[in-house]
Amino acid sequence: MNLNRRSLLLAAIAAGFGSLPLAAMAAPLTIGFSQVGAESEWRTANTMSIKDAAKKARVNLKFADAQQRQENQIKAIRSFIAQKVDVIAFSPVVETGWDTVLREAKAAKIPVILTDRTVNVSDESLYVTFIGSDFVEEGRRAGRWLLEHVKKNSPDSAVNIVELQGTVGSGPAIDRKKGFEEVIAANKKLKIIRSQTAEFTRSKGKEVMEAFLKAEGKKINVLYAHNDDMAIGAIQAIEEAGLKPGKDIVIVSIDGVKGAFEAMIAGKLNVTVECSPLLGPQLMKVAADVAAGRPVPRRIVTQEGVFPAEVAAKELPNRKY
Ligand code: GZL
Repeated sequence: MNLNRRSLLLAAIAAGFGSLPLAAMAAPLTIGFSQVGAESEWRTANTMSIKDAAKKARVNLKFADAQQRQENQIKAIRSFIAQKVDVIAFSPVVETGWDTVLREAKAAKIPVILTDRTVNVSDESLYVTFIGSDFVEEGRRAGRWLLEHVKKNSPDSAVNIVELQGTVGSGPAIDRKKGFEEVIAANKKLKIIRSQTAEFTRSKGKEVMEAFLKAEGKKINVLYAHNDDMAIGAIQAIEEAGLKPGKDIVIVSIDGVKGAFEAMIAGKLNVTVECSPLLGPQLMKVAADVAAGRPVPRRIVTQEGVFPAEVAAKELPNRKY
């Protein structure tokens, strides 16, 4: 039910149907959520967090999986508008190409909340708030860990880095690259010799790492992966090439999923920078505030840490995703 019908309902109650208990009249909040896809362990945990939180909050959740395709997200948002949901929320697969459909949501007076990733739009009023990580800072944290590691272990050698990028045009891929490059520029011996997208998936991570190994072989000292799933796929390629992941090739990754902790305990991954997918509870609270017309912050940043291999065994039992 969208805000117009809800305000009419409340007006009807005020005008004469006040005898019915308000609670019985107030329909549950309906949220239309368009999810990127199911490409990684992180995404699976994010979807679970949103569905569980909706159930706990008694929200009527209309959930659409876009299989990582923007046109499917646009279709889903149009369908939510047609269904007159109270709030639209989504994790935009890429940053651009949203102005038209978000203008349609604005014309229908349906507020839009961004979770996980953000958009580049000409009119900032096209969404109410963005709940998600600071991806530039995640890239910086990965870079800082590597600077420290190199200072301790190979202060005077050249360091050749290969980079597995996330989805082309997505906020995390653009910003994790930016933050990492900004920090490693402090040491001129660190050089990114190959960089290519592996779309945040394990299978593509393995495939692209195979190509890197074929082209550069033992010249590769470090792999920087924009997410753990690509790093885990690359670990398989490194082992099949007869090299030791985590030793012959140092691996720096982002997300902090359980698979990364297991790889660190096995000595195959050196560090993962946390990126929390557990955005469900925050989304439900903010959506209720927005639907009730209460003010919400323009930007809600999730708090996260960095987990090197040394702490993996102790930390694994605490991991929630
Ligand atoms: C980050 C999220 C990214 C994860 C990947 O918030 O958008 O998408 O890092 C996921 O694992 O596929």
